[in-house]
Amino acid sequence: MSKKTIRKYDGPAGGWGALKSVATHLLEQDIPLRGARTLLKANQPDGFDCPGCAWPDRDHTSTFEFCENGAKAVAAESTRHRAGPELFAQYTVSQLAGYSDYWLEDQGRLTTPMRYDAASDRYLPVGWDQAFALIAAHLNGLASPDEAIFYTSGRTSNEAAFLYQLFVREFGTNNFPDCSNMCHEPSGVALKHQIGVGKGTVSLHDFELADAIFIFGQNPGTNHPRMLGELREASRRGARIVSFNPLRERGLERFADPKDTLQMLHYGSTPISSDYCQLRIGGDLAAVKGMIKHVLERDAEALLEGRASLLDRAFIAEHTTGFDAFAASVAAESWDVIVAESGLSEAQLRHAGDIYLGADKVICCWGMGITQHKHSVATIQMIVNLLLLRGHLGRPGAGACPVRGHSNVQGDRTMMIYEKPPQDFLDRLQAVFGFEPPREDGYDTIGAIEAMRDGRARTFFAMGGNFATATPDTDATHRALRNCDLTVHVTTKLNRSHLVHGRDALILPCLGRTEIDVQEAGPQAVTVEDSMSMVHLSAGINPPASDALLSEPAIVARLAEATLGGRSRIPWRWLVCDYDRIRDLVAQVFDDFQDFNARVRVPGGFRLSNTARDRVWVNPAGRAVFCAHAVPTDNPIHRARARNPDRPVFNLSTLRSHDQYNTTIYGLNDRYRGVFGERRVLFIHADDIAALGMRAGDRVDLESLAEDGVRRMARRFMLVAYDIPRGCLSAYYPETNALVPLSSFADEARTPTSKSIPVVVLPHRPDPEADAPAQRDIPATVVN
Ligand SMILES: Nc1nc2c(c(=O)[nH]1)N[C@H]1C(S)=C(S)[C@@H](COP(=O)(O)OP(=O)(O)OC[C@H]3O[C@@H](n4cnc5c(=O)[nH]c(N)nc54)[C@H](O)[C@@H]3O)O[C@H]1N2
Ligand SMILES: Nc1nc2c(c(=O)[nH]1)N[C@H]1C(S)=C(S)[C@@H](COP(=O)(O)OP(=O)(O)OC[C@H]3O[C@@H](n4cnc5c(=O)[nH]c(N)nc54)[C@H](O)[C@@H]3O)O[C@H]1N2
Ligand SMILES: [Mo]
Repeated sequence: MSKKTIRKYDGPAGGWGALKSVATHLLEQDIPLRGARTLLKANQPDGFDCPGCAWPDRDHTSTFEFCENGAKAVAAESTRHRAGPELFAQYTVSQLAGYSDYWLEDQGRLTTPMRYDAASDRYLPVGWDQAFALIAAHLNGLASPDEAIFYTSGRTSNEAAFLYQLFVREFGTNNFPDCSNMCHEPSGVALKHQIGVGKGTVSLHDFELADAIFIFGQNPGTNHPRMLGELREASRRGARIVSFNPLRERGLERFADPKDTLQMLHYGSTPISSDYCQLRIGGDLAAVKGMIKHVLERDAEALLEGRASLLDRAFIAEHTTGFDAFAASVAAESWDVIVAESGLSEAQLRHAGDIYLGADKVICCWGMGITQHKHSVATIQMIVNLLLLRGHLGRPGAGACPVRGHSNVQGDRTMMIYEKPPQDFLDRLQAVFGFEPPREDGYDTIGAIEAMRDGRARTFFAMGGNFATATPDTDATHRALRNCDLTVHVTTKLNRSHLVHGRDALILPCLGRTEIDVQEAGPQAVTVEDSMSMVHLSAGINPPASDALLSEPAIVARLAEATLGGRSRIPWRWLVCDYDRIRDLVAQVFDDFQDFNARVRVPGGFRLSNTARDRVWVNPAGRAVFCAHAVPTDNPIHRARARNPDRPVFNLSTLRSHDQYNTTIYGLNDRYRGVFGERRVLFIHADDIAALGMRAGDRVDLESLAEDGVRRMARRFMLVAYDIPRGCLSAYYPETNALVPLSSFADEARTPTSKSIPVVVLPHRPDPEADAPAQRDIPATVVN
């Protein structure tokens, strides 16, 4: 455990620090040798897909791409530590709940199915058959299938996801909240309306050709380290890389590739961003609209002077709709509003607009800094408007690139882990399987929490993830989960969701992706889809963490059998003997997966079709749509400031540290941001600290200014003076999730607004009850 220190980090992203960090993490998991061998099989044709992020890898073949955080994800799964029945015998559930998220996962891999025993407040071992029988009894006892909720996190393979949705729909509900609801849902909603497909349009090859890459609200040095390899090459060949981020993220500034021996020996590094726009939180729509305003003004000048238009007029005429109304709305937006809301100067935005105009091929990337706001759908559409102006869709080297999170979150959606399934898909299910699927939309993540809270849902089943901790409004979510008759978690490691449970509760341990999955026909591979629509195989290489583990597909099949019995005509057990059989069914349901088994065995896999990439527009408009959106000036943050004229109201953005994978905390350091041994930090401008009459290092409490009258607090954060715009704050997720009201979500997409929470900063007042949980493993050390 490291000492608590805050010190500026001057090195590049990657470099020796990354190698050292990997070595440390392997040692911490007691796996120096096996772990290293396992790492070499990540993203190899005969290996497993890295359980880290969804960034694609070059052709998914041959070269080993070093990735520090991928290595940590692999090490975390291949750990030698075990959380077996002895652990649960030693601690009651209430005692376990007193430990931090870090400590819980650090206990290691779960080995045995466990059932909650209320009399002793302990989890006790249970047989698989009894576990499935218990779930079946609960499900079959519900007044309606719609009282059951089935969550999915994005590591679940295509095969498991396909069987899971099939079982749940045959059981009779579309209640499929998933992590995507909290993540890239707005990208799907925005793009589907605007260009007809809810996915990105670029491939890795396009990154080799682009002249300008704009990166909005993403921290690839930590969350998609392999993306830095592409950016480094782009930067070296002179492409302009423009980053929009309230924080100066090291990975967007400089990168040393650990694979580059020469660079490593000379402690060299490559600059990444040519331009860095440190905008205000939530200011992206204004910033992009400013760039567009500049582009349209320059175009008007060109036309006036008798020069050729700077826009791709042919593309606009042939492929788009709504241009005139859109151009009028841009002209009507004042620079004053654009500058005030973006926090960038007119000159900065005009400069960024000139970079756009100077490039023949443009890619726009975005991440959670864009999607987790009230106006996220509109912001994404503004980014796509920018691309449309010069026809940067459907041609090489250009396009839209939402950078997904979980390694198979995109594939899970393709397999229809979706609470709003289209009717033609349901028709197909009915035709292939002969049952009448439910036709009503189901609950998304927020809807599921509300339903459990209000007693409209009684059982909660999670295929992976950490629902209790990843969701907003922690108190409300915990109450909702405790209100259930049954909570079930299919999982690899212990986490808080298992301790915030219903009256009955089960923990079902499953194989991880790094492990060999043997079924009747022999060792099995699964498939996943990356952020750029490439589908490929993944096969584990390690022996399972315990003999008792089942694979996710096997768990679904046995649950389906136990629940549906003779009611189902689907041969569940037969299907999981050989996953080729599952893939054959996938091919029958989705046209894009024709010849699935053959095509996925070609090294590197295959790319799913993308109509927008071919300039075919399958949205209702039949064309790409220019979407006019005013710069928002009446969001919750504006209203909170208006209601509180006499005290400073800040906009808080919650983000990931370098040593975490979502709710899985690997360690307490955030190397590139200079934070060591502590997670309860609040990044704030030095002048804001002074204006509060406080000092760096002081402890503060945060109170969110919600509009529903509920008081939400997060306590004991340490002030860290940081290069961040005034009025903006950043702190880590999930420590801050309690501050996000359930009722605060993205328009149209209902993604919680985790990147813009209006808060006030108060001196810390110790509160024994609120401060107690989850601090026990952190030793008290010096702060300097
Ligand atoms: N190692 C590691 N890898 C991961 C994950 C992990 O936790 N750890 N999580 C995975 C998942 S599920 C996901 S979704 C992705 C997440 O990857 P990212 O999208 O990079 O997620 P975050 O760390 O939440 O923050 C994104 C960035 O947005 C910036 N930001 C905050 N607010 C704004 C804003 O209003 N505007 C702009 N322009 N920027 C803003 C923050 O400063 C930060 O740099 O990573 C995936 N990969
Ligand atoms: N405030 C705030 N909240 C956020 C975000 C934010 O930026 N700010 N980000 C949101 C985003 S983008 C996302 S995607 C969600 C993430 O939400 P989730 O996907 O629900 O959370 P994770 O932390 O990724 O889940 C980790 C758990 O997954 C289990 N697990 C790991 N591997 C496997 C496996 O192979 N199989 C199974 N069955 N289980 C496995 C382990 O038990 C581990 O504890 O959180 C969201 N919440
Ligand atoms: Mo995510």
